[in-house]
Amino acid sequence: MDTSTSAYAPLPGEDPLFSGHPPASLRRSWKGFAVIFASVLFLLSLVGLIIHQGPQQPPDVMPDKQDEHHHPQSTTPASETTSSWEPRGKALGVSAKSNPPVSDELSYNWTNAMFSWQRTAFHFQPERNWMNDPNGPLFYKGWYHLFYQYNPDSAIWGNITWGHAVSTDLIHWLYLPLAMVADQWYDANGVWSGSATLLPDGQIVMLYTGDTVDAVQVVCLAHPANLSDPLLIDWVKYSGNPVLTPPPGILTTDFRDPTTAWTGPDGKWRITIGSKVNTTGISFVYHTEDFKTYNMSKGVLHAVPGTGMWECIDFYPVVINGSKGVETSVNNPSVKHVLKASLDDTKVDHYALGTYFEENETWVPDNPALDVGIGLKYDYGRYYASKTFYDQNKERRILWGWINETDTESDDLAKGWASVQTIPRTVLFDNKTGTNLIQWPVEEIEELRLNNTDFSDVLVEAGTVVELDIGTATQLDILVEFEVEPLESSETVNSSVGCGGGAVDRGTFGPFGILVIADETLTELTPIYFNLANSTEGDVTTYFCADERRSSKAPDVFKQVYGSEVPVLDGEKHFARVLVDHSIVESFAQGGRTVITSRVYPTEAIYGAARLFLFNNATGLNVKATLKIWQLNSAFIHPFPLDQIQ
Ligand code: DQQ
Repeated sequence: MDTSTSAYAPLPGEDPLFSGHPPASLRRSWKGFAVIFASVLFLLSLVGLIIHQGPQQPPDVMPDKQDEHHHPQSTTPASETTSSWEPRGKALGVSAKSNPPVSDELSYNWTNAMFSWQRTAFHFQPERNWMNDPNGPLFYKGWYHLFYQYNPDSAIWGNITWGHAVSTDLIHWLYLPLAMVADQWYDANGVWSGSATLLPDGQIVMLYTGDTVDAVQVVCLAHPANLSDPLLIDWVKYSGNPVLTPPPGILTTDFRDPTTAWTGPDGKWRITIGSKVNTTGISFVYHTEDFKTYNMSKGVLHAVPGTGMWECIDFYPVVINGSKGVETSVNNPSVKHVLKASLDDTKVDHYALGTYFEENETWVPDNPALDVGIGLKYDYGRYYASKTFYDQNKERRILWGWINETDTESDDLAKGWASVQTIPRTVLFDNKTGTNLIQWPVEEIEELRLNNTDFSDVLVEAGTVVELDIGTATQLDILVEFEVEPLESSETVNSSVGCGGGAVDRGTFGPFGILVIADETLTELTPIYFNLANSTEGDVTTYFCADERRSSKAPDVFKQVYGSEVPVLDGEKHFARVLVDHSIVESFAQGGRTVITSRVYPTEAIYGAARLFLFNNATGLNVKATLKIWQLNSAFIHPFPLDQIQ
């Protein structure tokens, strides 16, 4: 173990070299109007209800300003909220997919070696081209299936189809042919996001968003052509598609992403779909018996003023006391219900815990101050459009999320691919805090662990950096635990709170943590760290953060400080798990109460030059770190050898 220390060199304010540059910035007549007409009255009352909830706020102050008011610990990247640039795809009602607009120029003097290094080793990503949201995950006849929004022609968003891959362990993947392409009038502009439902009789229902030839968002039905094929290679679209169209009063570009269905006490199926009325995000509920015809519920499942369009809603139960997941239809006093919305305006996945009342088809948050869109986030880093599924194979609920790029589209075109999916995570209710979920990488990732190196009680004195000599530091599974030892100090309150100032802050009680993907001379590094707001006696507020600002010398990639408060209970040390996979770092604090995904593009801290360090930038405490670090093998992710199937 190399315990050589060197002075930690704080950033002298904002170095322009390292600062991220925010980018410069039909409806046609439909059959089935009879059903829609019946909805008009409902919508009028809904609009009335929303107006009654209070005045609409101007879009530029929401929902981030609400974050400040209701959840001040959240660190929202300023550059994401101040951009006036209108991304391609927005006119279609689709969230920004990259930044800035396409140009012929590379943003940096990237080499092929740099681009190659950025590809991940154990995260799922297609062989080439663009990917976004995870769609319709399910387990069937021994295979996990992942579908995903995919452009087979380019590394930027467009021509969206459903890519398809299978795995027996959620880690090693085999690519299959495209499951669905844009070949019908009702999905001519793209086969957009959707969800799978396994029916008790063994059928599989896939509901997805079609963007029609007229750019109207509709719900479509598809099913596997052959249920005896465990690979579910061929899919058939229902001849009566679309099965749902935007109700009156809803913009035709604001109706998308049907959820997995669940059953109510009457045995009928329900789904929810995201939308908005003015700037109020809402979730419609529909009832169906056959997935072909639907009735809209009288009220919405939930609505939150000021949160904008809700994309990719997810709605599922979590057991209050237990370590297993439950099937989506379970509703009894032993569960709470999670409602998640992906906020189109901010590109953030927000969730809240609450109670689902079947009798009137509504969901009520446990804590209105932490309602959907103004409270908790699944992930405080680069993460969006997530979706869970119940894995009946291992009785667990698994969460997938899309890690978007933060470089430029021209860079993505040059490297030939864009986006990665997170490591699938199990999701449980945190019955210790009672206020949040916990997310944890699926246990199968541990199959990739190779040799490990352990360090015990490594002293990291205030203001120092300690190198951890582990060899190559690009594919790692790190468990780290910190014991804090306050120095003799008159101060009991940290002058530096939260994450906003980044790892260069010199507060009394932090920041301290690890530096991943760092080069020897610390010119490129990504700190993952804790910061304590006040003394270690009495109530301690702890923040868990990731600072990307020195992660790359390339100027035109977003480099944010991300993070949030993390509950640390009596008797707990500060501990984290960090998965490093080349250009992706997924960090889980306190067993997964707060999670941050970082997307980084180093230019020098790559290949054998990538190192791992401990750091302590506090002035008022030393820390002792105990670590277990595994090198991780690469996953096997290749095309399925279909020619070898008889
Ligand atoms: N992506 C899909 C939409 C969804 C959005 C289109 C979220 O269905 O709302 O690619 O990223």
